[in-house]
Amino acid sequence: MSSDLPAPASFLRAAEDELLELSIETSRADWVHATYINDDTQSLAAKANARLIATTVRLAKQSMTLRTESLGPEDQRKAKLLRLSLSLVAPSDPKEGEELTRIVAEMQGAYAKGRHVPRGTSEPVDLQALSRILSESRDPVALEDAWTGWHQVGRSMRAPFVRYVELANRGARELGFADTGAMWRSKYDLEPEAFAAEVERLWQQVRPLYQSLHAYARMRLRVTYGPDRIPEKGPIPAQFLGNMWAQSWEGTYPLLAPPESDPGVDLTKILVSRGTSPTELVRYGERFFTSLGLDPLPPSFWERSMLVRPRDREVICHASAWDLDFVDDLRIKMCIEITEEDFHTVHHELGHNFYQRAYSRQPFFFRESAHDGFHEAVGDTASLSVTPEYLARIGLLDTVPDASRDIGLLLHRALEKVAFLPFGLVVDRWRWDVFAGRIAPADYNRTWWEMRQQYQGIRPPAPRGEAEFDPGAKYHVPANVPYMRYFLAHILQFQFHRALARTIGHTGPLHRASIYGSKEAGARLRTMLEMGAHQEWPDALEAVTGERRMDAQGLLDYFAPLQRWLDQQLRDAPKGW
Ligand code: X8Z
Ligand code: ZN
Repeated sequence: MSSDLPAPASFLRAAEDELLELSIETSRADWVHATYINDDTQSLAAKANARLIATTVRLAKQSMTLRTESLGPEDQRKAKLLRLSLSLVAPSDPKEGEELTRIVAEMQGAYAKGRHVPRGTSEPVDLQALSRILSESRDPVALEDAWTGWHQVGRSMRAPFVRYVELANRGARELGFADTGAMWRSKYDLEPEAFAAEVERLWQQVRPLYQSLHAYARMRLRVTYGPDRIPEKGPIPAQFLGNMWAQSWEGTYPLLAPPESDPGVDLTKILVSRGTSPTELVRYGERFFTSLGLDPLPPSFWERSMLVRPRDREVICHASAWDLDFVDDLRIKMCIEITEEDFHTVHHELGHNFYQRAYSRQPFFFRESAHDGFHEAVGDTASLSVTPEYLARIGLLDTVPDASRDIGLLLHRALEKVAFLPFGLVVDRWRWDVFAGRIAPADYNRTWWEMRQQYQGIRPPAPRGEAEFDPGAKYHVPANVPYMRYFLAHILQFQFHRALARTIGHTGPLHRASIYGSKEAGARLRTMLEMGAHQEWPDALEAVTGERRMDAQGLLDYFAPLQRWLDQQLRDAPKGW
């Protein structure tokens, strides 16, 4: 090693300073782009990202030449995280670097601008309005029209996506990864293939529950839509599942609700009837976290967040949480509608913000979650505590329904959480194969639907050709956001919930446990949040659960009464597809 290189420890300190400053600048460019899309903000964001990526790659390459044996364990971990910090690596050729970040900014812009004129109307409407049709309409023609109309948004992304795959892989290889998918799988303190095996293990744990839910949904949807539209044994047409991507099915709840059970709590109705504002919706979420002993959000959060869709400009409506200065310039960006779904999304986003602030005292390289599934799980864990008792305690419900008729409540939650699992898996199983070259561009759409059928048991409304690019109709694909994190989060949140329920001494059914107001549960959670990425994720998991392995048993325990009930309903009805 040449003697003019700085000592490893001071190299890392200088790298942290340089990257912190550049990251703040890039966040600001990204924020302005996401909340005010035009050619200028797109170009500024692309340039800032290209610069941050180029600097990170340069530093990561240098770090790979460090004599790591001279580093303490903390610095060794920093060097490791530096090489793993990017989810998009550009090739070192500056022209190609800018081309890649421009493609991603453009694909994101195309997604945000997607519109469709619903059949029988004359105005183009956005994804939110089309999603409302998917969840509320029971008219098969309207459903198919909204579904097909939105999915056209992917078409223009096909060519740029092919180029993006090529350039992103070139970049990942420069950092020593086999391809971008292998780089994404390397972020879990495991070898990439060992991580893939962990995912498979978790999927096998929950697959039987999914299959029961799928069979029950199919059986009941047949009653509403008829045997010509819903097959007895085959995959379910995607437009009937209440959501644009069939990723969560709570829109179908009114059709699937157990006839004799309590109608459940209609939170949307309650919130709307009280004239709840978007700001008040967020306040509910904030109060949940402060009840655990966490500090309230800073005043700048309320001044700088974007809570509603502006009338006069294009924005990225897909919800996200931000920490612009990596200390306490916390914000969320959402186009809030007063619905139960957004009530939960607010908790999801604030979970990110409270995590970000908790780890802000760590060195810069550790200002991250234990792994990305943890980041996605924190807010959802809070949401699992939104029980009837909790709603009564905060004055949103007058009387708490009796727990003996809770199957409806559990079914509703399963339509949200269990239905999600195979979707959470399929997005990146598909992208992993694309990045690895196992799926060629000519087969993008065919393989996408083969996998969606294989895992989710769904099919498109009508055959889709290769002129379409249906993966592009899901935000995280054009935006280059890895997706396996959500699959993991859907497992982890129940593992956290079960452990925290034990912490507060809850003995009843898990779906009736709420940690609201518990400083003891809060302290446990806080220990994990404050660790950030300082230690490997099993340490963080242990801090909350006492366990060092991800385990779907928490989810299975939570839904055990529902699993029994579903199988009673199904009797001899076919499962699988
Ligand atoms: O993208 C999100 C969050 C932002 S991190 C709103 N989620 C996934 C999705 O919408 O597809 C949360 C659940 C899954
Ligand atoms: Zn999230």
